[in-house]
Amino acid sequence: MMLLDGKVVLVTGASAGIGRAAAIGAARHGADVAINFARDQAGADDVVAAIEALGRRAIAVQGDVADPETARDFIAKAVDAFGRTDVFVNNAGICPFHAFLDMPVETFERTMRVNLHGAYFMVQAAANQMVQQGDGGAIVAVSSISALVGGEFQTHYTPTKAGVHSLMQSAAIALGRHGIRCNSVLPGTILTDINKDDLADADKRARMAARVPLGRLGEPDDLAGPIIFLASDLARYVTGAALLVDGGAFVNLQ
Ligand code: NAD
Ligand code: RM4
Repeated sequence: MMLLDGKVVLVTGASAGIGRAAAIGAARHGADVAINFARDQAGADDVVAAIEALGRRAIAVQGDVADPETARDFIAKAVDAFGRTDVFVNNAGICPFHAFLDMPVETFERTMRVNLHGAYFMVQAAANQMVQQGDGGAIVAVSSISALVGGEFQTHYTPTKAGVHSLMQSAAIALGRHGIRCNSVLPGTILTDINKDDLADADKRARMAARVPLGRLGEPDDLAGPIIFLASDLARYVTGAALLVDGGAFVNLQ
C-alpha cells in the first residue's frame, strides 16, 4: 500500500539518521521529496540518489535551520521543483551533551536556535505554503521521549524537545481550520550520529538498552513507519497527537 502516492514531502536535516530514513521511506510510499541539509553534501547527494533509484524525484537544499531565511528558501525551492508542499517533516536537531552547571552560553543558545527556533520558522513557512494551496496538509515534528523526561547532560536540549512537542499542539489548533494536521513523534534512543559519542560509553549504552522492553536500541528506520503514518491519510483524524517510538522505554519504570 502506497501511503504518500503523488505527494510532495519536505524533510529537514535529512542527509543522515532519522531524517534520511523518513525521506527515503516517503519515496518508497510514492512521494517526491525535498530535503534540507546543513553541510554534508555527500550525504545529501546519496539520499537524492536513493530516492531517484526508487523512481521518485528529489532535490537537496543546503541551509542552516537556525536562520529564519532558510525556511523561506527551502519551501520556495521545493515549490519551484515540485509545485507544492503536502507534508512537512521537521527533523533537524542537535544535542551537544554537556553538564548543567557550566553549560556554555553559546551551546545553550545554539541548541535553542537550531532545535526550537528552527522548528518554529520552518513549520510556519510550510504552513503558509499549505494555507495558500488551500487543500490541507500534514506536519510531523521529530520531538523526543526527552520532551517528557529529563537528562543530566541535556538540560539545554530537553526544553527544546518539549517546545517542539508543544508547538505541534498549538499549531494543530491554529491550522485545524485549514485542514492541516500537526503531530509529533517522540523517539526513544535511536542509534545515529547525534549520540554516537555519548553511547561510546559502554556502561551508558548498556543502561539505555536495558530500559527498553523490546530489547534493543532503535534504528533510524524504526521512525520511518510512524512518521509516514502520521503524514498519510490513514491518520486523517489525528492532530495534536504525540506518538512515542521508543520500544517501550518511557513506560518502563519497574
Ligand atoms: P543525526 O545527527 O543523524 O541527524 C540530525 C540531522 O540534523 C543531521 O542531518 C544534521 O546535519 C541536521 N542538522 C543539524 N543542525 C542543523 C542545522 N542547523 N540546519 C540544518 N540541519 C541541521 O541525528 P538523528 O538522531 O537522526 O536526529 C534527528 C532528530 O531526531 C533530531 O531532532 C533529534 O533531536 C531527534 N531525536 C533523536 C533521537 C536519537 O536517539 N537519535 C531521539 C529522539 C529524538
Ligand atoms: C534523544 C534521547 C536519546 C538521546 C538523543 C540524543 O532525545 O534523549 O536518549 O540519545 O536524544
